[in-house]
Amino acid sequence: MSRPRIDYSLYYVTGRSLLPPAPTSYTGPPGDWYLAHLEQALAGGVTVVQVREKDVDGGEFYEVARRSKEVCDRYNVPLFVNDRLDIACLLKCHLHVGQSDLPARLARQLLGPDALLGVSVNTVDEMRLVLDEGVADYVGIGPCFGTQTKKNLNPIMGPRGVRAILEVLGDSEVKAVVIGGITPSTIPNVLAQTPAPLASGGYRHLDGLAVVSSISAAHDPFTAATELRALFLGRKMLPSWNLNASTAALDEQQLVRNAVDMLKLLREGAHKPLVHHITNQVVMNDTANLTLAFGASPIMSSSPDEAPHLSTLISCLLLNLGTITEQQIASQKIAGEAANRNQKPVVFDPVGVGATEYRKKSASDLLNACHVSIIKGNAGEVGALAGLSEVQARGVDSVGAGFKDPASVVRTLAAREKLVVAMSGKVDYVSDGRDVFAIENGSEWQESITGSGCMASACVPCFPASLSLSLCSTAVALFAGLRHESGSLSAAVAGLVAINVAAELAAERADVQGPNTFRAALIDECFRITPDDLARRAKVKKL
Ligand code: 3NM
Ligand code: MG
Repeated sequence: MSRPRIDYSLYYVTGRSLLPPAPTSYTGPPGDWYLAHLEQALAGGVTVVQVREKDVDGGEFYEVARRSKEVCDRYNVPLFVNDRLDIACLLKCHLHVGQSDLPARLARQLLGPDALLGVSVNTVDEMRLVLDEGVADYVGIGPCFGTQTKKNLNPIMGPRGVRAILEVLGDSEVKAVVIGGITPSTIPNVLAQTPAPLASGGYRHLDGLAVVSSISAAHDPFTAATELRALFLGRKMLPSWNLNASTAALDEQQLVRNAVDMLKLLREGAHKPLVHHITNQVVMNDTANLTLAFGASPIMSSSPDEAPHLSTLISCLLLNLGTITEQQIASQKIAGEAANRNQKPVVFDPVGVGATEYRKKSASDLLNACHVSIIKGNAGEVGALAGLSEVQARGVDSVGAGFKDPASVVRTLAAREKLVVAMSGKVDYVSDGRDVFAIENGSEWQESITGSGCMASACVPCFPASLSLSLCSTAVALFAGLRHESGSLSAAVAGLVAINVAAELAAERADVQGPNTFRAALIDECFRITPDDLARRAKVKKL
């Protein structure tokens, strides 16, 4: 095979209809503005070009492709044409086919041996077929997000749908780019969520990003291309890019010390995190009080209009799926996206996600819209997200004895989602996808009140990962809201240890005589608990 190896990192699919008007500084022939715009994009860092012309005849398509190729040749950038095998053959360039175009295996028969062939895929079955046929050099996976650019768009798959396709692609030589709604604001989430765990260990990553409007509609295509490419290349700073690298592993003593140190800072008032809750109506009052009791500040706001501004002010965002409504989910998506943009960690409590299809879809939509740093749920909720039926949910409660192997459940889900999973129960399990810690604190009284799981989730952002920001490199800090590293693990363990030790202290009080006095005592103990209490009582074990 003499086909070239090319750099797929920034794949520009042209869209002449989206071009902005030529600026006054442009003095060339009006018809050539497209080429001048393309040239700036190439100078900015585009590594592959595909000429896509949906509403033109063969003659015009040929002319546009021929002239585009002259420009690309000067930059030594490979050119693909969309769909038109004849034009690809005439120009001796590469070909991209969609699912409704000529079948790839037929196109391959006429394409020269040096030509590359790309195929669009929207489903895992299409991906399997491409692998079986063995004629494609790369796949374009999409649409990842909604886009105005393409008519007859296939179902939107979200970064997690892209991941499912990458999982099928596995460690095949076939390259993969993602398309559909790829913009500077969606890229961090795409890069954080798409890596797919491989059976052999390790992750399958994207080889590039494909865009139409992010470049073609740009007034300054040079800067647009530079920024897009830098974001893709910057992925290597995302810890999720290389989850197998042995970054600072934390042992149980260190995690307890971190919890104690964080509580000290809260108690001294040296650190007063502002936590934005978009939560359910059952627990709102308790979780707001509990946040205050720990020395953090809650802001309870469900307005989508307020969320973007809030995200610049907060330390952490807490999203809770309980008593969910359409409006609530819409607000959570907007707030989550804004938190990602502003590099603020997001904690997600998927309350009752196993109970109904509606909640499952809402959780999936939310996880596609933004990258979450920590998921905190009970066994039923974690099981539903992991796609397991071993533990059932009844309404928002999980029932039965729990998982036979809870450690592998949380580890697998954390590795797949590339975040920290904290599963609460009699024993809590926390994993970053590599290590698993068990927390054996707590009181039976917690089961007697509503919202004790939500209260545990609310403790986590009182110990936000941002606290450890000063300890990690700027490169990692850059992706604070997205990063997958010890900060999230520390926060999750600290929050769960704190609420569970507070519950033990509350349960020991003589004035606790029933659920309601326990609930009051629990909030009081969150207020009274000292770093020393944590240090003495924490029962954290690495499994
Ligand atoms: N193909 P933008 S989505 C050309 O899903 C194309 O196969 C898609 O445009 C697919 O970058 C798409 O402006 C349009 O969102 C992408
Ligand atoms: Mg096509």
